[in-house]
Amino acid sequence: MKITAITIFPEYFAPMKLSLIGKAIESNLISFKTVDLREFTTDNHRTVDDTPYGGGAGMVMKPEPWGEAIDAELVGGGEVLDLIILTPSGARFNQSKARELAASKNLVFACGRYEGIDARVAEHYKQVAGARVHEISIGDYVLNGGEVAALVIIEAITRLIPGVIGNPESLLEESHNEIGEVEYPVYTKPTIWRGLEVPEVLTSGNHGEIARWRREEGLRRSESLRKSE
Ligand code: JCE
Repeated sequence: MKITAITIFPEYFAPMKLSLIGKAIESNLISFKTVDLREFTTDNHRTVDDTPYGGGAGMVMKPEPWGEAIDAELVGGGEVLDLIILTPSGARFNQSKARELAASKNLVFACGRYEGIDARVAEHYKQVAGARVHEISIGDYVLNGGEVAALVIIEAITRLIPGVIGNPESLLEESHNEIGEVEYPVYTKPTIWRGLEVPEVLTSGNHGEIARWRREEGLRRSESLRKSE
């Protein structure tokens, strides 16, 4: 899987060197690069924004640099390009979207800033053969730009690629649980910590009882979480 992030702040992606994703890049399971949007401007000031038509506060990202930067990723790729445009008004990201995108060979993240990217960029690439456009939000809050949202999505996607996480058994367990069902609480040694004990069933050695307890505890938690939404 090839991953590209187009941004005016490539430094936001420094954490991609770390931990499991960093190792997956080193072992060529995935590739990652940033593209500096300003390299695709043509004026001396390297302008990426302008005032919004219709008025209002803030600035909007100009379409031309985005078009040039994304086109450069379309050529030579060969594979269909999944273009992910981060926006607070996109479809909510979830585990099923992560699974869909984990099957892609070529992911490009368009990370906007200011009040977002001129809407014609999404409109244009929806009509381009060889591109699939995904307008995605990671939740109902407003960030300063798309970079942090892209990092969240990249982490959720890459851990589904075989070989990226150390223990594929935990992936299997997650897929059994899947949506809504929050996982059971976990414990390790010592058995008593600050007066708090590990639930006795977990030290019983009865694997049937343990599985039942975990199932029930997971359900109980997801129900009480849903009530607090
Ligand atoms: C972004 C901004 C719109 C005002 C590019 C925010 C995604 N789940 C999400 N929350 N926020 C975002 C996000 C993604 C990309 C951009 N902004 C800031 N957007 C209105 C401010 C700019």
